[in-house]
Amino acid sequence: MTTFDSLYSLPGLRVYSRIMDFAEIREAFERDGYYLAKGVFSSEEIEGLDKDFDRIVAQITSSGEETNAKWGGPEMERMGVQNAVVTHTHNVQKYSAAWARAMFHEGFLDVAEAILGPDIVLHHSKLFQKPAENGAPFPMHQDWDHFPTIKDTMIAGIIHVSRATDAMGCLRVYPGTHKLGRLPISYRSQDSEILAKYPLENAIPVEAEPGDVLFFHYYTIHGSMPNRSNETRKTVLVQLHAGDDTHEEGVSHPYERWALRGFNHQSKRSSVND
Ligand SMILES: O=C(O)CCC(=O)C(=O)O
Repeated sequence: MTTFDSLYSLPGLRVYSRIMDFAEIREAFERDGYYLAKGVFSSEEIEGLDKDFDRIVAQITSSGEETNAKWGGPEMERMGVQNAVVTHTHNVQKYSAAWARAMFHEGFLDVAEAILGPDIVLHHSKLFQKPAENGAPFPMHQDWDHFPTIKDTMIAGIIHVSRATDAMGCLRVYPGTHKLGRLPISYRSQDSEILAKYPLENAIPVEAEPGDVLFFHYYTIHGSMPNRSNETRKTVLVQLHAGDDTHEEGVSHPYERWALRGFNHQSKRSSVND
């Protein structure tokens, strides 16, 4: 695990002691398919991001649009959580300048660079608020089929705004399952081989504190339990890929293509107009 000691910070500038060992992070990620980076965002940074997180939630819930992104299907029925809630929007950087800056956070990108190399592209971000007592779970799944890329470099980094304990429905993973590659997408019916072989109950809970970032590959089998605690779980998941990768033809998922570090080698005059 990496820790970041903030040596000093000036407005707009934070200098980290580089306790971080790129090789150690890459090795752990390649072995396990996930990596929990501790204390990437400072408590002052999280305080500001938390305020804007709440503003985003207030704005989307008062818009009259559907904001509950809970899944349906037999697995949700089995857990008895058909009426659970997870508030969601894509692309927090389009609401808040503080969140837009968070995408370029040095410590965050340092860990991403250890995994992806020097060129890092933002695919999209997504906010999840799992309310206390009735927060929706996510059945076990891989992410690749939502936005398959040519080189399969896609990873997620979950920025923890609140803490996330297992009782609050933190992420659960099966370490090493990124090595399985692309499994059939039958999990969408939620009655699949993945669910039978990799039950949510037996997955490893990855508990985290505010400011921690949990990185995982889009092949890593993951999910999360309901939030039955009395605390709200708040996260922003940032989907990133390497600068020489791009998603496959015909994928319709929101795609920001922002060059967060280095260069986007795949951008074209036409594609940046998406
Ligand atoms: O945040 C969570 O609990 C799970 C999210 C997830 O599985 C996903 O977005 O693919």
